[in-house]
Amino acid sequence: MTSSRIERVHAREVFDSRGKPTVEVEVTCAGARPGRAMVPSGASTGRFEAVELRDRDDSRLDGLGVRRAVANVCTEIASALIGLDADDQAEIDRRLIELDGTPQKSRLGANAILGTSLAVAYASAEACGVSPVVRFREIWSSVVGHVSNVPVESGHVGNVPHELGKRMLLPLPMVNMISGGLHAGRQLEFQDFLILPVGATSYSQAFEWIVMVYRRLGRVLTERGHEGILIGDEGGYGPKLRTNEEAIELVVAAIEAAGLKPGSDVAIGLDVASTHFFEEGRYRLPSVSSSPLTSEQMVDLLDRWVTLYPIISLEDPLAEDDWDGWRLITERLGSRVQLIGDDLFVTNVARLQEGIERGVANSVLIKVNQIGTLSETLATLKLALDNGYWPVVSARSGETEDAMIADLVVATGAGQLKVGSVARSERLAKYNQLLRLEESLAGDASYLGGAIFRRNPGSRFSS
Ligand code: 2PG
Ligand code: MG
Repeated sequence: MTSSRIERVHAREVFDSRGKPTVEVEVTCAGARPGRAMVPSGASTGRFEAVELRDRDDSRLDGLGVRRAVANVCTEIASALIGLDADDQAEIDRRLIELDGTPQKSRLGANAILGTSLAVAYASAEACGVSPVVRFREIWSSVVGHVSNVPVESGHVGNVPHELGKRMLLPLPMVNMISGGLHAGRQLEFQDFLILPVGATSYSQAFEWIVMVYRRLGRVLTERGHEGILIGDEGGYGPKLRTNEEAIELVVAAIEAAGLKPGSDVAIGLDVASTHFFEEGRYRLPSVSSSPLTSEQMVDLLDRWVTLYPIISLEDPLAEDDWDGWRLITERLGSRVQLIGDDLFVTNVARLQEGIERGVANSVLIKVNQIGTLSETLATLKLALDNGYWPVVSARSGETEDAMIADLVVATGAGQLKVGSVARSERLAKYNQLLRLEESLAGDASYLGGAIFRRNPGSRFSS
């Protein structure tokens, strides 16, 4: 007979999309098949993220092994969890946090803790005989109280941001076309040049548009003598370009070459990832200016580009410590574009709360391994929605074939997903899972797409 009582907790070292070791955890409930989760890993990490435990044993895999984290799962964590109820995600996560006992999960390792937390959710799904998306839906309902099962029609929504989190939604994908920064050998200063197919009316149409823009971009790059085939960590092209603006112009050209309208069909997003070129209070952008920029000059620059190009979303435009710069950009651009805090908020309730109080940003990136448990991730997501911030569920640059975030973003109705590009199967694992969910959930999940940005009349968001 199956029950949700945890009988076995096991882990092993496996490898991620950059060939770096990572943790895989299996949790098994009585009489059921194991639930399994793999842990992703960032390259452009924020200083306030939960801590990945690595072996630091230089004699093996450059010290990157995760055998200590694996051992922590198989010993301490297993002893603490065996016998508990896998259906009680909040209690499991509370125990994990308590067992670790450090603010950034550095003792047992956020990788050990997150792998376990997610594997418990999968184990509970197995024990209950439901799919992961249904199980995530139940967990999300217990976090936010009652959630509706009635899908919405995108033509009949009032204040769209208020619809987020209430129903299952296929997400608007935000997809990397060109990579720079730490994901592509610093060929460009900015990290991601992304597209958002805001005019598409279904997830599958959105995805087809993205694929066509990606294919056309490869062609445009090659025609102009750039590397139209070499790709970065997330599958975006990694050409050597002179400036960030050139990358934006190439993406606009590719949107047009795909027969789509820049702005109304497909808008542009940038992950500036500015923390990684912020030094001594200034932004080092040699392709823009020989002397490093002040926060105000950085905001001026981005303001100009938002005016010149069909940009609808800016992630980490200012650094993780530059609260004053963030405040300024929010005042200047907060009603015109989505301003996402990634390194700034690190999926952490306390940091997001501080941002809300200081009136900075209007959106938060949601990455499970920045915080380390499913329950804490959902708490940050809820705080964002309660305060009118757009959540964007995101993968990491180091990923695996684990497609968990596809189920998570649909179940929570968060509205947007950022996974990287449409090449490399660790990315496609998520996009393809969304195609399956679109089909299997048919009448139960809606697609709002770009309509989620309709908030401020008269602004770019109202179009
Ligand atoms: C980011 C992510 C994903 P990383 O900065 O948003 O693109 O990168 O996982 O390296 O932090
Ligand atoms: Mg980022």
